[in-house]
Amino acid sequence: MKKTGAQIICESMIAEGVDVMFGFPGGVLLPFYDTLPQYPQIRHILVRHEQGAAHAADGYARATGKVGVCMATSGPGATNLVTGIANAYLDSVPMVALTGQVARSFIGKDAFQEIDITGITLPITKHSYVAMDAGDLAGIFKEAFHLARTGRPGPVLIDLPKDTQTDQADFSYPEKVNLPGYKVPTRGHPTQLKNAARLINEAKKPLIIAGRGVIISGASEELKQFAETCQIPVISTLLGIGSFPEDHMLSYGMAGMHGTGCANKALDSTDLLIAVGMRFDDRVTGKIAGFAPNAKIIHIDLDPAEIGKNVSVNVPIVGDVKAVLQGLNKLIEKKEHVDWITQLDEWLKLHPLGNVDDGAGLLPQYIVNQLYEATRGDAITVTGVGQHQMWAAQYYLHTEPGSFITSGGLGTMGFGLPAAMGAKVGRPEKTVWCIDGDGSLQMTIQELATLVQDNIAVKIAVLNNGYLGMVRQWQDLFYEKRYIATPISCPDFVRVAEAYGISGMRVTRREDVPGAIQQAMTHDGPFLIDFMVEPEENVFPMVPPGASNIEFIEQPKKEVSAWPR
Ligand SMILES: Cc1ncc(C[n+]2csc(CCOP(=O)(O)OP(=O)(O)O)c2C)c(N)n1
Ligand SMILES: [Mg+2]
Repeated sequence: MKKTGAQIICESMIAEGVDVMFGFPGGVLLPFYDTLPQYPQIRHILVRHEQGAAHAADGYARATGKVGVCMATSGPGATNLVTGIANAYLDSVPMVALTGQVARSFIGKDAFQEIDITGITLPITKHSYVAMDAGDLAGIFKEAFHLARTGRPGPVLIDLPKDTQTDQADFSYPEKVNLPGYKVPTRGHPTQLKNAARLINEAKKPLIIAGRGVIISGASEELKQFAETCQIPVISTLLGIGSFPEDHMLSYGMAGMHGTGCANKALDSTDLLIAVGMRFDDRVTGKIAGFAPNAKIIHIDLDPAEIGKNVSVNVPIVGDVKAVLQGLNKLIEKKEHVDWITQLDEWLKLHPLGNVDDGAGLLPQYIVNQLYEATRGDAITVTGVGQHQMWAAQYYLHTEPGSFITSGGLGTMGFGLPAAMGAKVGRPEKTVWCIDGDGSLQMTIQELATLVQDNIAVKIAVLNNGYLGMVRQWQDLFYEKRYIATPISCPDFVRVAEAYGISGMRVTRREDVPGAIQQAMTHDGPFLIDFMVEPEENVFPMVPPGASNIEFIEQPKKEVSAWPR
């Protein structure tokens, strides 16, 4: 039976299990939007800026493990998606981005709102398509979703000329994809597994560093079994947070630039580093020459391009993390590593994170700690980018995969609110806290309107320090406190929230923090708390840029002034 291109788009999405999409319309998408009501299975959430749609699809995908879908019109709509697509690309998030395009006969004529979006996004998509024939749409959608979610996940873009949406074509949804050149490695080479197992069984001071690949692959149980069997301490990357329960006896926190002193000392001392689903980002390695200097390295990753890219390794294992760990779990021996673990426990005591409560000012660390106390970790936390992001990583113990959603590779300010929105839509039963900065929130604050129109009950904790805090911190430490372009004013966030129809409150005193958090959580609907935190608090430990991880600086002892600034 013949269907219009727009109908085929909707049918294809339904065949792929899409029940929600985040979008913003425009002229060339009118045929699609006009058709959408025929398919009530697809919930369309109207964002206020296309960047919000991409981040929401991203947050949705990270919270659910499903493919997130966003849509934007041609030209400015499509270019507004770019940051969100790049963000998903760098963090390996499965996403299908749909863009409207001018009618086929106008392509290449600099038509109104024509932009070469597949050209612009070429380096930040896993693949992209321009659907030049309605008859191709079903096959394109089948492939696009397959590419987005399989292998190393990532964003796939489909550009949809206006008249492809109105043309008619026969529709039947393909059962299989035919991509002979696209091979996803699975189990890992048996010889490499054996080599790895031998090193693991011989190691005296083994250490696991877990990355987002563990979460993507759904390998948390296998990782736990692996770590427990051999009694191997586990540290994580920023994006690996949640892959291994942070309240587990073998968990020693995040490594790298703002990692724990213990994790970074362990990296320095280990004789065997088992890197699982991570890519040796420079924020994790510090100076490469000083990275895990005493260790042999086993690197498990699905993407062969990651092997040896930043760090040379002794045993590369290209394969799906879950399958590889299942294989390794059959080859490893039970171990104790008592001395090594005792050593790590000592480092943990010697290098605690800074105090969360100095009894005087309103410390951002205290707020994050109180959010943890209030939720006992049973929530999804989503962040912007900056100091607040690092405090959220450090002071909240994440115990479930997908419970910490943050922009790692791209470090995108403005990610927090729309991503939290997507996470809450995907996991409505969960409490979702957006821990945001005053700068980051101002980049995508328009999405407060989306929360209201679509009744999305995100709770927002603004750690309001009056600064682009993380950049100010670098000016403080490395540019003799010349605070140029980092003091930032903001509107009265509580009144802004109210203007959008969202309840909120301001907190200036530490004793009001627990009550405010309770009020936000019991409130039916979205809620914003504007925490006026110590303006010049810094994130520690910190590995100075260019230094080795072992050269971390710890929190100096300091006098803290009380609010108001
Ligand atoms: C889109 C974007 N622009 C600029 C930066 C550079 N940058 C990194 S952190 C930061 C400051 C963030 O300020 P805020 O959101 O208030 O968080 P805080 O560090 O104060 O907690 C800036 C400007 C960025 N990461 N993303
Ligand atoms: Mg700030």
